[in-house]
Amino acid sequence: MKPDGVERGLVGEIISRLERKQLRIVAAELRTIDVPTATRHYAEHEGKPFFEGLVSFITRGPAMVMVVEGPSDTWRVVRTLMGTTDPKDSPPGTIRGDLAIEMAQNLIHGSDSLESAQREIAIFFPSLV
Ligand code: 3AN
Repeated sequence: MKPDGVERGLVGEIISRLERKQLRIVAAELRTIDVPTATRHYAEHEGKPFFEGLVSFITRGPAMVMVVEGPSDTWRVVRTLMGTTDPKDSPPGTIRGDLAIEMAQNLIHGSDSLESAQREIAIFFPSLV
């Protein structure tokens, strides 16, 4: 959950949506992400026009960093709950569709493949790997 979600007091709301779907939290920490970690995490976007804004946004205050577990394809389940990157296109019923309006403040990040999940868990919770 990105800093905008924490600032807006939506931690409970968003965790509740994940739990209602029957996903299980296996690690969670309220943590201010530092710039080197954010740069590593968003390496695929380095050089894009929005990269600097993205890094300063994600590091501006505490994020709720979490690993969730489900029976299978959990990254896909979470992506479906999240909705699309641009909240304007995200359907009602999704986290971004219901609760966000701006692309640059879209509340939540979710790994987009099994490989991304493995890479990102290693960045944020190395002791779990
Ligand atoms: P998602 O978070 O849906 O996986 P990504 O990985 O393509 O989307 O982008 C990472 C983050 O970068 C997004 N959550 C969004 O905050 C930001 N972002 C992506 N594309 C743009 C863009 N064209 N303009 C501004 N911010 C963007």
